[in-house]
Amino acid sequence: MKLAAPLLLVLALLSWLPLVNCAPSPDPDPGATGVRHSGDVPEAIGWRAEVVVTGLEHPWSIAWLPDGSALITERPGRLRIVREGVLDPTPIAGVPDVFAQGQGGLLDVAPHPDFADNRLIYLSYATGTKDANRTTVAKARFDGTRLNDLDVIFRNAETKNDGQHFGSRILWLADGSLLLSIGDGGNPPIAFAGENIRNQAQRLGTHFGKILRLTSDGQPHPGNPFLGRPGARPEIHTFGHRNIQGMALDPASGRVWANEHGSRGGDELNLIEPGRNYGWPAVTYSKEYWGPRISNETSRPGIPEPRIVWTPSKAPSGLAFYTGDRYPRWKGDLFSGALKFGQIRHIDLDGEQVIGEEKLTIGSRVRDVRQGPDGYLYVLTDQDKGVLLRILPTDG
Ligand SMILES: [Ca+2]
Repeated sequence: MKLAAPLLLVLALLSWLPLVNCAPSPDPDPGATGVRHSGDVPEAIGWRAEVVVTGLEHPWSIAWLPDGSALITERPGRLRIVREGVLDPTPIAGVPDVFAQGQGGLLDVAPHPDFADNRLIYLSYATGTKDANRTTVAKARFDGTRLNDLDVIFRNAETKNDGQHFGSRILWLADGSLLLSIGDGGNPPIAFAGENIRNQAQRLGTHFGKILRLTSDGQPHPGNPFLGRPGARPEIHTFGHRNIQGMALDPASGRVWANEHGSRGGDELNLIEPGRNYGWPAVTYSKEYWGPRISNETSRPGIPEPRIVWTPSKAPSGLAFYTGDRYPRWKGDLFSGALKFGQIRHIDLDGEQVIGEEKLTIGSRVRDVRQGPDGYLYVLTDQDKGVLLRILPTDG
């Protein structure tokens, strides 16, 4: 055939197009130096996933109690418990009512660090209505069957409409205080105070688009950076965030890591330092869902550079800092869930430097990834019939 050679050439060129489209950082970025842009990455080897529990409805978070049992939130508003690998068919009683629409519902669960003594469980969740809802945190005593003495310790001072961007990750720090992520309130045209609500991430007068640092009673931590500043919310730890869905502590160094969603591209991994502005939406690599850049600025002096920028967005969810011995090569590294591409990203760290990244393909939306008390990584998938997986090392 005369046309065979040109046709093959065209096919060969076409076969390169997906690779070109997947190339990281499609736009020139004169402002940033040394920012790690991540597209697709190689597959990790030496692991397999094992199903532990099935039949969870949109599970959002998992946390273990000192006796080895695991609490799992389901976004529609149920708290479940897994004992010795078996899911109790009866949900835990006494869970507060939640606003379960869109991204809202029952979200994080975080036992108090002294749970063995005080039996306190902390929950984050969305409350309110479609027209007026907010991120809320409550603590309650868990007697093994139900929650008692439920006490709301924090609610976003402002309400927003629609079901987007609640943030809601809780992270306990070594001093017994906790960090809480709050989303920016949502995408345009969702508005607040006469402008896009997402601009609130740059406004210290609201909780939107922040990490807060609270005492175990929900009060501003006495060391907070904006305490006493007129017009600033005293709970603020950092600002300029879009929607942080994962936070993790490196217990040896005290470093706090967070991953947050961009809009279209520009998802970020950040090293969190108190008082800092992380830029959103004034400084970002992200684009509007319909195409144009959100800001012309991708970096600015004084704004920490993301440690990773994920374009295309992987929609980062739960985040774990691995301290166990089950997979020696992964010790001291981060694991970031992804709602897109059905993956977990293994982020190879050397101290605070990201030195590599690979993927663990799970095949379903990953909502949370955590280290269990047995040193294995556990994974929740975000589905109608979600599952709890355990990651096992394999030979070779
Ligand atoms: Ca940023």
